[in-house]
Amino acid sequence: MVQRDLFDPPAEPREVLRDYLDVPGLTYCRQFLAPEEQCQVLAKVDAGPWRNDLKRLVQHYGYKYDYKARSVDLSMYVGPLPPFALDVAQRLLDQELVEEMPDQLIVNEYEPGQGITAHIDCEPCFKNTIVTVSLGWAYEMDFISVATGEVKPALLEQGSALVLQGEARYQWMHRIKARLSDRGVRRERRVSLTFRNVILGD
Ligand SMILES: O=C(O)CCC(=O)C(=O)O
Repeated sequence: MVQRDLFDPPAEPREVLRDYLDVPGLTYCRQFLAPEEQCQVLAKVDAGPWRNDLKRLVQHYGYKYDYKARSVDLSMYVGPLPPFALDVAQRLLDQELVEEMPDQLIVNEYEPGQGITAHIDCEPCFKNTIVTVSLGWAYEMDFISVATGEVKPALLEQGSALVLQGEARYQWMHRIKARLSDRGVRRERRVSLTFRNVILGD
């Protein structure tokens, strides 16, 4: 299911908001994927192999990521990104939201009540740019300053892309609270595509 008509349409398609929420390095792009494109990508994702080794379902492409060891290396290579992911990644590149083609993707599925704990993506594992594309439903993501504990909530609309670089990547944690609704709206299923570039040692 794809959430529609819940929020006002943006003034312009593909509006790109830099230093979003006054967090340097945080970029929010609305309507990165149209509803029909989201449905097509979701169908491809759902035909893929879901892993159930976390509380939520995930799929790993490019390189597997070891959550416990917080590590990734050449032995974890599982092949090139699948065509649906390359299409989305190519659009990120075309729209200059990333500087190089991502080589790793983690797909996360959130059912109502599920979230992700506050974290900073593994610094030695992944390069500066991390992008999450939201499919299906709008969920709130909190950004938490490591220095001050300040919390800034961002509603990630369905079809949006959120880019974390620099301060947003390294000095703010992000989390999605495990709850049933956001801003008074009951959650439905959300699927996110998080693209990264792996740092491989010598
Ligand atoms: O679901 C998201 O948008 C974020 C996922 C995330 O933070 C992660 O996989 O580390």
